[in-house]
Formats: sequence, structure tokens, C-alpha cells
Amino acid sequence: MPEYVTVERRGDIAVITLDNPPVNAFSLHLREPLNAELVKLRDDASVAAIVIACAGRTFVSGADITEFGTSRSGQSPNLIDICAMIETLGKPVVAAIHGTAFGGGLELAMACHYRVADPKSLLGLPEVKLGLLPGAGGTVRLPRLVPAEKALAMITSGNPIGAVEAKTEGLVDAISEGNLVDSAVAFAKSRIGEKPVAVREREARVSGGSYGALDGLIEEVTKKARGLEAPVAAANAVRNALRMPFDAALKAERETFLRLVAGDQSRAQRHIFFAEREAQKVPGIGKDVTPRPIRKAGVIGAGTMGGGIAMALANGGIAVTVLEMSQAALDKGFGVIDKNYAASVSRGSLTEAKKAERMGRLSGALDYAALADCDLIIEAVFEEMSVKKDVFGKLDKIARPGAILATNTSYLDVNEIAASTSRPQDVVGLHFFSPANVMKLLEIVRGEKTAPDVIATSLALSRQIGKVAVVAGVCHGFIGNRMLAARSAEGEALMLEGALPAQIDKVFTDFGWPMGPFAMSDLAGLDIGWRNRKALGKTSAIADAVCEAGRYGQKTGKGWYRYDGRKAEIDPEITALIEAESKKAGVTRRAVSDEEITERTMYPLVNEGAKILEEKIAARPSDIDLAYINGYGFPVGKGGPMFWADLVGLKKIVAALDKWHDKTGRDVFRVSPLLRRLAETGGSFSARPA
Ligand code: 3H9
Repeated sequence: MPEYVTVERRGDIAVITLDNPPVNAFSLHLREPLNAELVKLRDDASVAAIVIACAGRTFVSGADITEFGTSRSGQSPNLIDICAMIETLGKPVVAAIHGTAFGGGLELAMACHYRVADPKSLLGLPEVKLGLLPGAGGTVRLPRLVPAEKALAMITSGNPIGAVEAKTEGLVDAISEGNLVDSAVAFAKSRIGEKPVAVREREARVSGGSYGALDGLIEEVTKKARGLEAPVAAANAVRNALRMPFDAALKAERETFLRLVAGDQSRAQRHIFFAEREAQKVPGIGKDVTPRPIRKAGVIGAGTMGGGIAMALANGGIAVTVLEMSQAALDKGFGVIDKNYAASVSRGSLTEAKKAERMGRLSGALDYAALADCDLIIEAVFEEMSVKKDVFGKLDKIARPGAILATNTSYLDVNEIAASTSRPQDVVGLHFFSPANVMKLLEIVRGEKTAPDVIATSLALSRQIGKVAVVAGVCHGFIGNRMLAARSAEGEALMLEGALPAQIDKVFTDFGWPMGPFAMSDLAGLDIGWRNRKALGKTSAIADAVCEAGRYGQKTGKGWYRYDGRKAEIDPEITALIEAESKKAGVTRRAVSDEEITERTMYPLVNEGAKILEEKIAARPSDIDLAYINGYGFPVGKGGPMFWADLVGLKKIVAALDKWHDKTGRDVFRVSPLLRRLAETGGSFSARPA
């Protein structure tokens, strides 16, 4: 039996060490022995003070998320019981914090009378990222240690603060020097004989004593939450902490926690938490596969994509050489990069010094020879096979042996690109999403011959540069864009039959997408798709007519909408244009319901996801969910398309797809055998969490 809790005596101080690898989650098997030890130490007159520390890489990082939805969650002794026991123990209890004191971990630490922290430790309440609020006193104790505005910011964002800031704010009593446990023991010793004051006995407070500012902040949080319940609930809980007696606020917090933990949004967000970790486990890439070191990278192209990729790499500490065809193109690209960083500085999210450091990692070049010593080269040139092959031919000649050659293609066949080199094992797709320095998703496209350590390196790179990686196989559009094509396929038909762009967009924003497809196209520019259609000999009656009218989107002030600055307005000209196209096609327009729009756009997205799983383009449904949340703006509270499909019910989706297939005969509605089988057998895409 592993020893989850051990006690060591240092004179009259007892040091409790919790040891529940890997992150010291506060599981029942840890709570039970901890509770028992606390009782013993409370009753032992030879113990004057207690230190609670953790073994391994971190302090308690939260409740055990895998327990949520099971009978173990909340089972006595639960975290609330343990916190109450610590507060009333009658002797000083000191938390010795290293690593991450997150969620229930910080709640445990706040129930202690004092906190001593390692200078590198982080303290936070990230529950909101799991669709929850702190459920063991976090919202009532934090505003008793730090000003309520600070508590509100920490709890509603879920973002942690460092130990030094925590000390300034009042969350931490001392920063350790040298050994953490020794420091905590010394601190405990210095408090022996004092009557320990529990945090619950302190007053919650706002800076300057005025509630007005806090109410304003709560309003802001509510506006920004865009349909997510947890941030709003968390903000209200902080307000309760100021306006209600401690126990009443604690009770209200607990009730809200229990409601949220049982709800779909939290289930969805917990699903995404595990999906992120799962996605790092790629079939055939074991822990024994060592990533190649990436010290220096090359990026070909200083346009929007290349510049963004270069920034993403520089942000992750990698030196980057950006290659362009002319000095003018390089100057333009670097000018944009500089402007982007400057915007971050003026927003306050980057310091001038950090900007200079990042810019210092970037250099420009006009000759391929400058990339000869790069460990990784990513091309972001024009999306055409012949252009890509030409670039890879050149790279094959100059890149050092073992360098990884990556394409940022969004659609093209990575195997064909790889075959144009003498080293297909070193070729991989690294599909970034625009703007590449901001968007979290990195689709790693694994070619037939891509070496396992190239995939391992790409995964390690994604972590280094703060991206969420999803590995995809080769097909047209990989995971994300292939599914997007299925989602968009019916747009034209819906308009021809009676829907208008604003109605379709509203269905999307009501669903939780940040933008509808038409507003999005206006932002991206309609001429790009038009040019592509022409090149492929394709037509799209309404979309082509919009472009023929010179309406290319926001950049021309008119597209699917007309623009007053960036504000979209419904344009009667577009309505007339669409109605004219219906007439031309001999279609009598009819009312199209919002439900029909959902069935004909969202359900094909799910269906294509199922086809992608059948073809093993994605290893698991949660990888698809991750891609859609991080690359396409799928609402996080719905957990991604495959998780959402389970919530809707696969039977219902299959029935609707069959209906539309019967009506239209179109391929996007042809139900994938996997989806049909799951629907018929009562199966689901997402096994976890409960
Ligand atoms: C909470 O506390 C509610 C309370 O307010 C109220 C209670 C009544 N539980 O991320 P990693 C697993 S809610 C279970 O790769 P890192 C993770 O799945 C909780 N498992 O490591 C992975 O498993 P595997 C509030 C957990 O070093 C392994 O540990 N706390 C938990 O990159 C390693 O994880 C949080 O939300 C958990 N709480 O990062 C903190 N945490 O190896 C969540 C991790 O099988 N955790 N696992 O894939 C984190 O943010 C990061 O894990 C952490 C370490 C920063 C701690």
C-alpha cells in the first residue's frame, strides 16, 4: 500500500507530508489518512504546531477531478470537513507550498493559519476553467486574505499568481529561503504560543471600502462570460463573501458548486481538460521516443502566416530566421511583427524588455543558405502543390541532416510533399491557425513516412510554444478544415431556399460560436474563396454574385453585410441579390427554421468527424473536440462537436441526417457507418467524464 500521508516529528512540530503522485490531487485515499492524522495530532499534547507539506513536484493541485460525478466525490472526510478541522485545531497549522497550489489545494492552504511558499510556486483557483467555482471555501476565504477585486480577478479568470505577488497581496505569509519545509518549520516555531487566527475570522474587504467598483467588475465578468455559467456564479460568490456571514456564504458556494459539477458545461470543460492531456499520447509514440532538440528554427515567408509562426516560436524562446524573396517583403513582415508586439505592450500584456527579447530572437534572410543550421524549418508559402514542392526541393538541398522540414499547408497532401524530398521521414505538417501567434491549436499532420521522433518533437514543440497539439493523418483539409467544409456545404442551399446570412449567423452565435460563417467570411475576405473556386472550375451562385458586385467583405466596406467601420449592418441589397438568385433557380422561398439550420450545418460537422474517426485521421473523438475548441471557436461549454453530439443524442442526429439525405441526396448527409452503429447500439463518442 503506498503511504499517501506520513508524519515526521521535528521536536514539538509535526510535519505532515502528502504524497499522491503525480500532482497530489486531493483524492479520498489521501483525505482519509490525512483526517486521521490530524485528529491524532490535535489530541497529542506534545505537538505544538503542524506543517502540511507535499512530496513530489507540487503542493496539492486541486480536488481529484476524476472523482467528480462518482460516489467518492465529496465523500466524508471531504475537503470542507478537513478545512474546518484545521481551522479549529487550536494549534498553528502552516502550509508549505511548492509547485502549484491550485483549486482545492489553495483552499486547503487557506484553511491553514499561515502559508509559507517556495518563491517559484504558483497559487490559483482554476475551477472556472473546469466550468466550476471553488467548492471548499475558496470564494469566501480568498477575499479575506486579498482585496476582493483581486480575489474576483483570480477566481473568475482562473489564472494563478506567483508566490512573490501572493506575498504582496497577503495570500502568503512568508517566502521560503533555502529548504521549504525547514522554512515552514521555523515559521511554525515562531508562532507557537500565539492563538492561531483562522482566515474565516477575518473580514472580507474591498480596496477603499467601496462596493461600487466590485459591482462594476462583476457586471464586466457577466458580459464576457458569453453563456458560460461558472464565471458569473464565481463572481456572485465573491459578492456573497462580502455581504453574507461566513457560513452562509460557504453554504451558498457549496450549493452552487454541486449544481455546476452536475451540469453539462462543467462536464464539457472537464472533458476538454482530459482531452488536452490525452492528445499528447499518440499511438506508436511511446515515452521512449526522444524528441530532437530545437534550438534554431527557420520560417519561409514573412506574410500573415509566416510572421505569426515566427512570433509563436520566438515567444517560446526559439531563435528564428525568417526567409523572404525580397528585402521589401522582409521589412514589411518585420514591421507587422513589431506592430503586433507593440500592441501587446500598449495593452499591458507584454513589457518593453520582453518585446525586445523576442524581437532579438528574430532575424531575416534572403538566401536559403541561411537556413542550413536550422533544426526545424516551417514553410508558409503560397498554398499550391507546385510551389510547396519547389520549396521542399530547395530545403532538401540545404537543410542539415536530421532537420525537421515542416509544411504549414491547410489542405495539401503531406505525403506528396514529403515524397518530393530525399528524406520523407523528416517531413511533417505543422498546421498553425491564423493569427498563429494567438490561436492555440497546432494540427500536427503525420505523413505515412514521418519518423516517430519527428512527431515527438512536434508535440514537445507545441508545449514549449504554448499550443494545444492534435495529431492528424493525411487527407484533404486534415481534421479541422475537412469538417469545416462539411459544416459550410449547405450555406448556399439554405440561402437559396429561404434563409438569409444574418439568420444563419445568429443561429451560430446563439449556439456559442464567436461569429457566424458569413460575418467570418466578411472578415477573412470573400475574394479568396472566389479565386479558389474559379481556379478549380467551381461555382457558387450566390457567393459568386456577391463578389461580382465588388463586395469582398470588411475590406471593401461591403460583403454579406455592409459596414459602418467594423459594425455589420443588414444590407437590403444582399437580401435582394439572394432573392433574385432563388428566382433564377426557380426556387420558391420559404421560412427556414433555426432548427433546420442547425441540422444542416452542425450535424454534418459531427458526421464528418465520425468519418474522420473511421478513417483513423484522428486517433480519438476528444482530439476532434480539442481541435474545434482551440482552432475554430467551438463553444468550450459544449465540449467540442463530438461531445456535444452525445449531449444532443446520436439517434436524433442520425434521424435528421437521414431525413436530409432522403430529401437532397447530398453526400454531407450520408451517415457515417460509425455514427450509425453508435446510435443504434446506444454508444457515445465520449466515455469520460461522468
Ligand atoms: C477543485 O479543486 C474543486 C475544489 O474547489 C472543490 C472540491 C470540493 N485531478 O497536467 P499534467 C492528472 S477542481 C485528477 O500533465 P503538468 C492529469 O490528468 C481542481 N487528475 O501535469 C495527468 O494525468 P495523465 C482544481 C489530475 O505538470 C497528470 O495528472 N485544480 C489533476 O503539466 C499530470 O497532469 C485544477 O484544475 C486533478 N486535479 O501540470 C488543476 N490534475 O498523466 C488541474 C492533473 O494520466 N491540473 N491531473 O494524463 C493542472 O492544472 C495541471 O495538471 C498542473 C500540473 C499544473 C497541476
